[in-house]
Amino acid sequence: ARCLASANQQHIVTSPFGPVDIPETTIHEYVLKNVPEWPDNTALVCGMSGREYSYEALQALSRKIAAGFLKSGLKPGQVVALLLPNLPEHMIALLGALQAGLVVSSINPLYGPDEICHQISNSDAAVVLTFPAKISEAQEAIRQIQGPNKPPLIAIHQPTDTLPDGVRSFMELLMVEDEDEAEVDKVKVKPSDLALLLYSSGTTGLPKGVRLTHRNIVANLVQVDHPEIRIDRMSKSEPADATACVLPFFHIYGLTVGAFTHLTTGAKLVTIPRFEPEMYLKALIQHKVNIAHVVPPLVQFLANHPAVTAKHVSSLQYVINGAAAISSTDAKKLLEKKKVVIMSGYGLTESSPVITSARKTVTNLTTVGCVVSGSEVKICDTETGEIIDPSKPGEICCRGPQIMQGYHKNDQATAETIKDGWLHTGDVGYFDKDGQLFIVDRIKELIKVKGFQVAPLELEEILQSHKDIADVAVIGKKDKRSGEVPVAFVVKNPGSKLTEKEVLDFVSPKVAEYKQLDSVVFLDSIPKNSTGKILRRELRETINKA
Ligand code: 4UW
Repeated sequence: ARCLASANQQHIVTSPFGPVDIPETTIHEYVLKNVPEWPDNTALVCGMSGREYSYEALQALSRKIAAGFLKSGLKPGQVVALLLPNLPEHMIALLGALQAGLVVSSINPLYGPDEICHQISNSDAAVVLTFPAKISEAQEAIRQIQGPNKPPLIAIHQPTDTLPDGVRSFMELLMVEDEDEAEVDKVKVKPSDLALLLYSSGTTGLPKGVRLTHRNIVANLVQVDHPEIRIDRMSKSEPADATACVLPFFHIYGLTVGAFTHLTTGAKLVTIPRFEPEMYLKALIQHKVNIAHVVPPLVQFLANHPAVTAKHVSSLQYVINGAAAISSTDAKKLLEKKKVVIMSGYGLTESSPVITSARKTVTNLTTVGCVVSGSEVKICDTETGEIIDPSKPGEICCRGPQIMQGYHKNDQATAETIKDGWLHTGDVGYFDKDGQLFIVDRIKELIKVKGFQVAPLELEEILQSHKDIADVAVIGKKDKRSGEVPVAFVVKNPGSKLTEKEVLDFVSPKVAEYKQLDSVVFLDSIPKNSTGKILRRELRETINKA
C-alpha cells in the first residue's frame, strides 16, 4: 500500500513556479494596497460616458459607500446583491461592500425576474444594488420571493433620473459624515470571512452559491502574481497598463483576473457595460489598451470582424483567453493582424478561479498553461476515480488555497465536488512533458455559451413544466460562434402535436438571452442508465456528429 501511495504522489503535478506566501489580508486591502504609489492614475473610466475616477477617488468613495452601507443598518456578514453591468461605480460599490464586511453576490444583469429571484432568495440578500433599466425587473423578482425577506433596492443612476418610490439612491448612500466613516474602521474583516457568493452550477444541477473567502481570492491573486505569468509592464518609465473590462464583473474571470489583478498595478480599467463592437473598438484606440482579457467569441471578433483594423489592435500586447477553449485558427488570424502574446488560463468559479496559467513566453496557442504557485493538480481515471499518469487524459482535480469553502446551503453538492480536499472539476485534460495542461473534454453537465454557464437542469425544469412534455434532456451542441449552444431533446405526451417553435417560444421569456434553446430534437425516449441518469454523452455524440 505504501508503494502505491508513493507512486500516486509521483503523479501529482505541482507548480513549476514554486510555493506561495499568502499575506494575512483582505481583498480590499490587497487590491488597494498600492494606491499611495499612483493616487492620480485613472483607475476606472466608463467606456460609454467617459466618466472617470482616480485611484485616490476609488479608495475614498469605496470607503464612503462602506460607511453608507453600515449607516443604512446592514451588518457585517450580510449579503449585498449586485445586479449591475460593468460601470466604474460597480467596482466602487463592490470594494465598499467588502470594507463593510458584507458578502457580495453578483447577479448577471441580463437575467430576468425568475433568475434574479432564485439568486436573491438563495443567497438571502439583505439589499439589492441595481441601475434604472433593471429596477422594474428587480422589483418583480423581489415580489416573487417566498417568505418574509424582501430586500430593499438601491440604484446607481444619473442625477437627472427620478427613481420610483421606495428605491434608494446610490448618491444618497455616499453622503456620509466623518463619524460614519469611522465606523468602517471598527469592522474587522478577517481573511477567513466570506467575501463572494457567486453562482455556478458546478458539475451538476442548478446554480449554487460558491462560497469564496477573502483568503481564497487573495491567495489566487498572489498565485498569478508570478514573473513568468504576470502580464503588466511593471515599469515606472512606461505609461500605466490599460485594459478594457468587457468581461462582466459578475463572473469570477472578469472580476479577479480581468479587474483586480490590474488594480494592484495602477492600470486604467475601461469599463464596458455591454459588448458593442463600436464601443469596445473605440476604447481600444482611445485608451491605448495593451491588455485584453477575452473569451473565444471575442478572439473570433478581433481576428475576423471586418470592422477590426490594424489601428484598433495596434497597442495590444497581451490577449488572454479563458472560460472556454480558444480556437487556434482564430488565434493565428489575430496574430496576422498584430504580433501579440496570446495565452490562456484555466479554472472555475470554485477555484477563485485560476488553476493553470500559460507563461508569457508560451508558444503553444492551445495549452491552458502550468499549475499556479502553491497549487497541485492530479488527473484521475473518469471511471474508477484512481489517480493516473498525468500524461494520459482524465478528470482534472485541484488542491490549493484558492479552492472554495463549499456550496452555499448545499453540503451534499459540496461533498460530491470536494473530496479529501481535492476539487473535482468535471473537466478532462492531460499534461505534456513540460507540465502544460491541455483540456480535451467536459464530463460534467455544464454548457458554456460564449464562456457563460448554462445549467441544463434549469432549462430541463422549465421544459418539464410544459403540459405536452413527458421527458426532456438538454445538451450542449458545438457551435462556431458561441462555442456551444443548448439543444433540447424532448419526448412528447401521447397525442401531442407540439412543434419546435412552440417549445422555443415557451422557454424564451423565462431565461436570459444566452440561455435560449438553439433547437429541439423530438425523441421517443431519453436514453438513461440503470439508475435513471441521462446518458448525456450519448446525446451529445448524436448531435455533434451531425
Ligand atoms: N479552456 C477550456 C479554458 C477554460 C475552460 C474555463 O464559469 P466558470 O465557473 O469559470 C470560468 C473561469 C475562467 C477562467 C479561469 C482561469 C483563468 O485564468 C481565466 O482567465 C484567463 C479564466 O469560466 O466555468 C468553469 C468551466 O469553464 C471551462 C471549464 O469547463 C471549467 O470547468 N473553462 N477555462 N481555458 N475550458
